[in-house]
Amino acid sequence: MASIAVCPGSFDPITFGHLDIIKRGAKVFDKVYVVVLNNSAKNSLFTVKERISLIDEVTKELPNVIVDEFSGLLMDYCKTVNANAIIRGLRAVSDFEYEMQITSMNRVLNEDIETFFIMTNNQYSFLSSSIVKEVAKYNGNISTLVPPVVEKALHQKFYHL
Ligand code: COD
Repeated sequence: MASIAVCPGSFDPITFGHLDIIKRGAKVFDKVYVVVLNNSAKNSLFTVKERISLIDEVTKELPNVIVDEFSGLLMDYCKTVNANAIIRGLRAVSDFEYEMQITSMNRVLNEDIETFFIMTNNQYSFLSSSIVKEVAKYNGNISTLVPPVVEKALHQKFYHL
């Protein structure tokens, strides 16, 4: 049986922290679906289409990574692609409580799909999309935090460059 994992998130926008767990997940699973939550209630800087296009660009060298979007319940999406695993990243103890809550809820919804946690690379342990947006907004240097295409997209959003 092929191992198929779903790596879900907001990815608003994708950072080197996200990319690191996607790359490491892609080494372990046969196929990894990186899926962007399409939730109109959430205030996002980038549209779902823009976020997907950025993820497509930065994962184009990874042949077993597929980029998609989903709305509704993650477990319902997992069923549509026959996934048997979910990949999540863990940065710090502060992530643990939230992750434990959603993992437990997901297990109630479908106990056949296992969640796997990948510890962040130390150099990205402080990194989040929110921090990147904050620094970019005030024109700070984000070149070590996001791929160049994302840096360019952020500059376009904030400064129309
Ligand atoms: N290093 C390592 N990992 C990282 C880093 C970093 N620097 N930054 C982020 N990550 C990881 C996160 O821990 C996460 O695993 C993943 O990357 C994506 O992160 P985000 O912040 O883009 O995505 P989230 O956490 O906002 O995604 C939340 C979901 C979309 C997964 C969640 O809301 C969801 O499943 N919604 C669907 C509704 C549902 O099914 N609900 C039932 C369960 S409660």
